[in-house]
Amino acid sequence: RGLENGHVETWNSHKKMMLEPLAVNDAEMFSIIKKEKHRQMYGLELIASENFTSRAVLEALGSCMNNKYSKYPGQKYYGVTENVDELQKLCQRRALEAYSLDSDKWGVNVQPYSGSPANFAVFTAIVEPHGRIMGLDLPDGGHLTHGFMIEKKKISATSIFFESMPYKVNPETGYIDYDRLQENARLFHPKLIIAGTSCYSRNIDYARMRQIANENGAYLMGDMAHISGLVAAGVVPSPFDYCDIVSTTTHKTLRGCRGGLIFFRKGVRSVDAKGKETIYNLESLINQAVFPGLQGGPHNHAIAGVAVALKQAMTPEFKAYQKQVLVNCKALSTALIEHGYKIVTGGSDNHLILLDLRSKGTDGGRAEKVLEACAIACNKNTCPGDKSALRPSGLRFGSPALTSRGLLEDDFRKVADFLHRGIELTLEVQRSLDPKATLKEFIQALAKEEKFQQRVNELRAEVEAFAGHFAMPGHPEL
Ligand code: DSN
Repeated sequence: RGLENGHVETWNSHKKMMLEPLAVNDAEMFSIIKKEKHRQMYGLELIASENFTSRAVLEALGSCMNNKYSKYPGQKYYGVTENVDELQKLCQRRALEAYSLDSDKWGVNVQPYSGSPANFAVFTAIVEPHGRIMGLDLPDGGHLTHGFMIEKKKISATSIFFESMPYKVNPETGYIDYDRLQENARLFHPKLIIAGTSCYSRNIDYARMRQIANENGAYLMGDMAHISGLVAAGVVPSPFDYCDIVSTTTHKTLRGCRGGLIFFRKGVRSVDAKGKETIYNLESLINQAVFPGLQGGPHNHAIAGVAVALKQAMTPEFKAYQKQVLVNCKALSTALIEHGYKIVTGGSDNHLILLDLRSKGTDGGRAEKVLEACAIACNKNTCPGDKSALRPSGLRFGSPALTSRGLLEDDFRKVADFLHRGIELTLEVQRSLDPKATLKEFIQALAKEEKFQQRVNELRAEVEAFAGHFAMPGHPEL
């Protein structure tokens, strides 16, 4: 049967619609994307968890792999999965190779939609409901999914469905307090300890955490989301040397598209005094937890993008990039210290620093707003010892994104000058207000007072001119 009279025209225009480029098909969306492209191009991106992925990754992400459902390779519920199966297996192989893992000892699930689902899948796989988990507290630099809760409320699903007890950093030094973690673990007997951070500028002592996990018969999971690119390049210590499980996102320092990976050990877990071996059963538990436990069909287009990023992560160019990420972060940190700022822990071993604004008499929220107005993106963050998470004292800065654009040490020193000017302006706005003025009143003063707007406009123009010089990875238009 053909089309009914009158529908032919609609049908033809439907065919046309399906082939139109975005700019023609959805001008409204195209214009939002163009605005964001412009913001990324002419701004300074210092959010430590962000990066600019490559054109090849974006092409794989925007490919026909978006259209295909599948399960795990070899599971033939949906027909004709040979290409997506090949894609998933390639991604798995590359993930193991990128971290130099022996496939007899490690496996990997490449299907998690991102880091949070990856972590939750691990918890549901190996910890029973209300089982015990210890992770670094969010205000101390941990991640939400590591069990965050506050006095009156369980915030993260991890703290709702499991019992979570945080460990902390030493408020004086900013370093993880391993002694206290050990003491508390002896009382709490966790089933799982998480070695991972969202805002911590120092290397983790995985050996110490392994020892604490062993004392309690606990699994040790490394959440290397922030540092997975640095680990792949071998420029920071690897969680794989000590952990049973390692989870990660794929879009931070690893510089792929958004996605998640879970690596798990295979083979012998332990041998008792009588020589009896215990074998890991993580593979089936974790695979089952990801699908069908928590997710439906994998995002095969994202897995394709991740596979491309993993290939790039094995190149000498990627290693050079990650070395530069570290050098640039140190240059930024040193320049800010020279400007009179305090950096939590006094510096950084990795891609990020946490600026403590308490000695300057301001806080992260106010400074973040001024910097944002000046085209500098970063985020407010609690500092160790902060009394309230509602008024975080710090700013977190990361070097990965701007290093992807080709900035070197001198450029990061210039970035430090811009930051300093933005923070000086923050202090001036604050001085013009009652000391008890709220953040809302601060933002209003910044926007209303002509003298402040003029300073914002000047700084913004300089920042945009500076940022516009650097190349932008990715698709030339989108
Ligand atoms: N980990 C968060 C961040 O560091 O921004 C994202 O989940």
